[in-house]
Order: sequence, then structure tokens, then C-alpha cells
Amino acid sequence: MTTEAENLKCKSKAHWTKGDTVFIDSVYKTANLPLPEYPEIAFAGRSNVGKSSLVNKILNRRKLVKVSSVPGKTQALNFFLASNEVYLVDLPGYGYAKVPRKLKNDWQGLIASYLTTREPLHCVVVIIDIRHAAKPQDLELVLWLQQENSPFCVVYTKIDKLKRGEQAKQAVLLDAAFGLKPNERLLFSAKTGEGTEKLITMLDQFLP
Ligand SMILES: Nc1nc2c(ncn2[C@@H]2O[C@H](COP(=O)(O)OP(=O)(O)OP(=O)(O)O)[C@@H](O)[C@H]2O)c(=O)[nH]1
Ligand SMILES: [Mg+2]
Repeated sequence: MTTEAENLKCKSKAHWTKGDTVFIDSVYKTANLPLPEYPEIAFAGRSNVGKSSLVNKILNRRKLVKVSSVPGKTQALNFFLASNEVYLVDLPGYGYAKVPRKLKNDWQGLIASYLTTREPLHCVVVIIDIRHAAKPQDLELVLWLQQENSPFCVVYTKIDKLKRGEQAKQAVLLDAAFGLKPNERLLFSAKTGEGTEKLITMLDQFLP
């Protein structure tokens, strides 16, 4: 039995990032999705943008999620259960040109079906490389999430690769391209950890 004090402690900010994280499954087919027992946060973005690195960072785990030297590493929906509370879902990256067409269509079908029909999905985190102009597939995803009224937020990542002034300039350009308000996105680096606390606070707001 938990006491009231323990309960309060457990409900403190970002408690789900503090406990053990367990890898649950790599899902290649919608039919194999785990039972919808926990709220889910999904991480989407172009191939090699840093999705897996970001998930590792917020869980404070360097090697839990495989980080790639070659783009297209994450080919399945990878489910991680954080602190027995939240599923973090690392999605396969889109936009990797060298993936065979058949496989590409399968990936896109799997991601689209997950994003449109998954009942416990509480937030889609769209991860964008701050160095580049908005790409059509990123725009398509954000526009679609806006139209569907699906809860989402955007992370401009790899900020360590730009000087402060350039970061701010790029953020303004990307905000305009995606039609985002500053409270809908944040700047992040998996390398330096900058933005990690803000990101966790933001994600907390989406959770029940
Ligand atoms: N400098 C810098 N490098 C990063 C950052 N985030 C990720 N990387 C690097 O970018 C590469 C890709 O990172 P991943 O986390 O595997 O990217 P991903 O989006 O999961 O890639 P796929 O699973 O292939 O779609 C790796 O070499 C990372 O070390 C960051 O914030 N800063
Ligand atoms: Mg990955």
C-alpha cells in the first residue's frame, strides 16, 4: 500500500524519467502493437535527425536506444516503458532516399496507421534539425497534426552545431515555415543536453 506522501512523490514532475526503463518490443506490423495500457509519447522525424539520441537523453540513458552511424537504423516502432508509467515510442525515420521503395511504403503505412488510430497516443514529438530549411515531409507531418488537432510539439535539435545567433535566426525561420508559436517548440541538443529539462516539462503537460 502506498502512503499519501509516497503518492505525491511519485506524481512529482517528470517522475516517469527517473525510474527504470524497459525495452518492450520492436513492432513491424500494426497488428503487433502492445496492448494500450499506458499513455504514449511518440518521437517522429527524418532519418538521422536524432530521435533515438533524444529519447536516450530524456531518460538519461546513453545506450538504451540504438543510435545510428548510418541513417535508417530504426526500422520498427520501438516501444520503451518508462518507470512503469509511459510508453516512449521511437518511430522509424522518414525521408531516407536509399531505402527500397517497398520497404519505404511499409514504413510509411505503419507510421501513418499508428499516428491516426492509436488511442493512447498523447503527444507526437516532431524532431527537426535546426540547421536545415523545412523539408516537405516535415511540413506535411506538422500540417497534418495541426489539421487533425492531434497533440504534438516540435523540437529543433542539434543546436550545438550552430552559434547562438544562428540558432535564434533559424528558429524564427522554421517557426514561420511550420506556423508554430514559440510555446509549441523548443531548442535541444542531445550532445550537450541543453533543453532536456524544458522538454521533459513540456512532455509532462501532455500526460494525464
Ligand atoms: N551534434 C549532435 N549530434 C547529434 C545530436 N542528436 C543526434 N546526433 C547524432 O546524429 C546521428 C543520428 O542520431 P540518431 O539518434 O540515431 O538519429 P535517428 O533519428 O534515431 O536516426 P534513424 O533511427 O536512422 O532514423 C548520430 O550520429 C548521433 O550521434 C545532437 O543533438 N547533436
Ligand atoms: Mg533511430
